Amino acid sequence: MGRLVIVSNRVPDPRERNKPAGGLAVGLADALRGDQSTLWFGWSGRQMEADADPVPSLDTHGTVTYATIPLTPTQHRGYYQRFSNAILWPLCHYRLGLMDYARADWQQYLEVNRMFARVLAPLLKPDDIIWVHDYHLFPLAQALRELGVTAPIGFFLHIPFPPWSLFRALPPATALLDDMKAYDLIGVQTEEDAQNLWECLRVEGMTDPSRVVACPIGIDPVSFSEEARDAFEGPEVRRLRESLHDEPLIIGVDRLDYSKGLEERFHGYEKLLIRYPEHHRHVTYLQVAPVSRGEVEEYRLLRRQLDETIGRINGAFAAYDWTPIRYLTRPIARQTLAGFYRLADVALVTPLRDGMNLVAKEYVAAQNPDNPGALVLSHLAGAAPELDEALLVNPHDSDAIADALHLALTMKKEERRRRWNILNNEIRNTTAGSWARDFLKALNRTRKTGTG
Ligand code: ADQ
Repeated sequence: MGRLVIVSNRVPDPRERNKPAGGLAVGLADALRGDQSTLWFGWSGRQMEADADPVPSLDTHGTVTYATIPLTPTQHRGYYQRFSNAILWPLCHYRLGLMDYARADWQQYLEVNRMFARVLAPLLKPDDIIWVHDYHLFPLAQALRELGVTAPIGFFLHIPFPPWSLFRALPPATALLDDMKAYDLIGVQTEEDAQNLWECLRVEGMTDPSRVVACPIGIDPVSFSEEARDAFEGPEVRRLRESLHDEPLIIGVDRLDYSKGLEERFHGYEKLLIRYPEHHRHVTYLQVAPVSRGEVEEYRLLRRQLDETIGRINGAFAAYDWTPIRYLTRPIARQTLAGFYRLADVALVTPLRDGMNLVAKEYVAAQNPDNPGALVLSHLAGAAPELDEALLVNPHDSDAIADALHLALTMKKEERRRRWNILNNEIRNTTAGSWARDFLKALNRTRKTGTG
């Protein structure tokens, strides 16, 4: 078996590897628990001025060697903050109005991808299989091919991919798609994303539709469920439970990102309090939303807006012995989070768009089979086609969120169990491990023929 080379924008720090707050790191960490020798290459998270290509730092833990490089402040801004997170991210989440394009950022993005290729190429060995992750690195395969790399190269996109009618609004859309043809296989989360991407690549002349596959990412449900059981007995869950006085808990867990629909979700909860006053002084909604991409203007604005909305709702509805919304903006240890999921009667997961959404799957895995909670899920999350026994809602419809919350809070145990059993089977069918195995098997089969 040859070596697996993973490339992602960010490689998590060794000391933080057991608690990453981001879907890609969580999915890959779960998928990498096998015995295959692996090189994981990417940005260290550090910035450093330099006038030549960086030398990678190598750090081996078990079967995985982490090779990381710093970025210069100029690269970090143009490639990461601007082109990846202020242009591609909104576009791929169908938020054209938030896309803030400048040609200089595109050039910096291409240049960093070429630099990644130049630094990675000498680390490669003849039998390697290369698996590149996410929108930061769309052009990487083409850059590697230009340096003579002939290894199989696969790509997985963790976020949604919009239809051609939207994607073509990106000024370098065709150049980007043209570069993507250098991948042997491209995986996306859902059938809808696969159709959208295939439509775009076909416009660019790709002829073989089997090179784009829907391959939904999962979690490690067995270990997550064990973590939840253990954490349930721990001091953090006990303190949270005691603070609730046997009253119901709704939980939301998201990176603080406009794609997660937090503002709309708070409006839905507010509607619950307006239209179903029987929940006053009983229900508590705990929203955990660690700050993410705080350097990007749109994220700073969002944070201010949410502070205001939560302050307003709490001000309007709180009683001297009851706070309707508890709001945390720092990450929580994964194990504690698992215990909180198990304690919560309802999970509220309502992104406006999401590649998959692992929180929904984690919530299902964490439940007590005898008395599981209910999942309220956006039908626009990539997880919705698999998790269609959740209470599916349109995240833009605050009344629909309120109705679903009321239904979830009043649902009989038998019905919760029926739905949970189906959801639990789903998340046990497609796991992080099976996702990685299935993708890599397909990549091994699909060597680029040079025709399609
Ligand atoms: P994300 O947008 O980061 O991922 P998600 O899939 O929900 O979204 O994953 C978040 C992960 O971070 C979860 O494992 C969650 O437990 C963890 N996390 C979130 N908040 C946390 C907190 N406060 N403390 C600790 N951990 C926290 C991207 C795409 C998704 C896609 C994933 C994986 O945007 O659509 O599902 O990649 O492909």
